[in-house]
Amino acid sequence: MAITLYGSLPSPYVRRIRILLDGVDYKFEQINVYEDSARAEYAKLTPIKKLPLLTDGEQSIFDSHIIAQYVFAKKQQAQPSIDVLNLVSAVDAVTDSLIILFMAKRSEIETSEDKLIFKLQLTRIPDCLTWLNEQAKQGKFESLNYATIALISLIDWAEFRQLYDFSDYPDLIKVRDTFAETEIIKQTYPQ
Ligand SMILES: N[C@@H](CCC(=O)N[C@@H](CS)C(=O)NCC(=O)O)C(=O)O
Repeated sequence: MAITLYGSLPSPYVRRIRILLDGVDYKFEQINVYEDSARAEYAKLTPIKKLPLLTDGEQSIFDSHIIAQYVFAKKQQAQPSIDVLNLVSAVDAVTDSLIILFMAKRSEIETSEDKLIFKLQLTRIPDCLTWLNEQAKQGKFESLNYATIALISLIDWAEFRQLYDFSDYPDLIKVRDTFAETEIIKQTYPQ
């Protein structure tokens, strides 16, 4: 087995790749990227030190989007359209903003709106979710494509970590619920 995916079980970016790798033979290597000694080891594999990382033989691939591109090519599937990638970018924006707020909380920093860095995240999240909810209403998440996988990974992770209540975005919840019983979605649920 030449392919190894480095990641963690809760990570929303790693989960996207685990779902895309469904049907591919690969080894999953768990990394605690926030633990000093594991991080030092991991630094030997990637200067970015973020999850996921995928290696295929001698080839290392650092970022989930480049990994996704690699997996689509490997499975001889079409690359996502620009419209799908725009949806993924909006999901990323929410995911990254929630990660910043989560890291601030873990660092015991108060995340109030009067600090510019937090104001930006706290406004970006509802703005993107409102737009994504509108896209869901228009049927943009009807198939389990890359954007739908990213959206499901975001919602399940944010709920698992108790970071966000999505009840103001019922069409997004509906997308997540539609695929909740799909085998690979169940198998990769955050833990
Ligand atoms: N743009 C990156 C984001 C990945 C990311 O933020 N991963 C988080 C875990 S969900 C991480 O590794 N954080 C560790 C760190 O920031 O050092 C991707 O798409 O792969």
